[in-house]
Amino acid sequence: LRESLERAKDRRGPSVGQWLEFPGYTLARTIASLGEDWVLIDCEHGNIDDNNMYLQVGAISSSGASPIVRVPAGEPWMIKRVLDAGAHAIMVPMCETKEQAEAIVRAAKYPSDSWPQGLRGTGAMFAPAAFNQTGRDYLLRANDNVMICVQIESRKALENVEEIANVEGIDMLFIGPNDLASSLGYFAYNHASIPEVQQATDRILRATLDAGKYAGHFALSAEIAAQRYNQGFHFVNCGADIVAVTAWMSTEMGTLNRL
Ligand code: 3PY
Repeated sequence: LRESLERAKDRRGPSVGQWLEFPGYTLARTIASLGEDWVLIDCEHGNIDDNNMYLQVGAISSSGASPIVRVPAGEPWMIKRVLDAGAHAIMVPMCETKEQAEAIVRAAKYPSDSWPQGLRGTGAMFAPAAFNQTGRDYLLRANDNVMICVQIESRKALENVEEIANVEGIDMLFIGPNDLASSLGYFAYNHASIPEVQQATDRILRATLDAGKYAGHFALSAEIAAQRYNQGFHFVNCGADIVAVTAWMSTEMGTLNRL
C-alpha cells in the first residue's frame, strides 16, 4: 500500500482500489485478483459483519492486494478487531477534530518507545499472515506498517482540517464527497457540481499536502478517479461492487428488452 502511495506522490500513477459493500470470501478474492493496489472492506455502510471482515481481509491479502477496512466508527474496540484481522490500513469515517484524530492514532498503535501513548492490546493471531510476517516481526513493525486514514466529510472537519492533517500518526485524509456536500447543506449526489463543495475539497487537499500526508478521494468510475488523481490526490477507488453489479445487470436487461 505504502509503495503505491509513494508512486502516486511521485506522480507515477494513482494508488487504486475497489470498494466492497457485499460480504463473502469468494467475492473479495475475485475482486482482489484484478490487479489493484488495495481493496476496501466497508464495515460502515456495507453488509459486512465481523466474521466476513476477517474472511475478506485474508482473501485480499492472499491475492496480493492490501486489505483496508472502513470501521463503523473510530471506537478503539473496532479498530483493534480490524487490525487483529490483518488490515493493512484503517479508514475511520467522520473524524472532525484533532482530539478525535489523536484518539484514533492511540487506538491503532501498540505502546512502544516512539508511541508510549499507544493503547492497542497484543493478541493479533491472524494479522502476521496478512503481512507475510512472523508474529514477532508483526508486533515489532506494525506501528510503522499499518496506515491510518481519517475521513474529512463534514463542515466541522473542514473547519479543523489543518489541525487534523498535522496530527502525528495520521497517514492519509480521505474525502467522502457525499457526506461533505450533505453536511454543507446540499444534496449529496450533486457534490461534483457545487462550487462550495469543490472549494472545500481544494482546502482539504491543500491542508493534506502541506502536512506531507497522503490525500484520498472517493470515486465511482475510472474517469472521476483520473480527474481526482490529476487534481493532486494520491488514493482513489474506481468503483464499488454494488454499483458495478447493478449497473451491469440493469444495462443488460435494458438491452435485452430492446432486442
Ligand atoms: C462519501 O461520499 O461520503 C463517502 O464516505 C464515500 O463512501
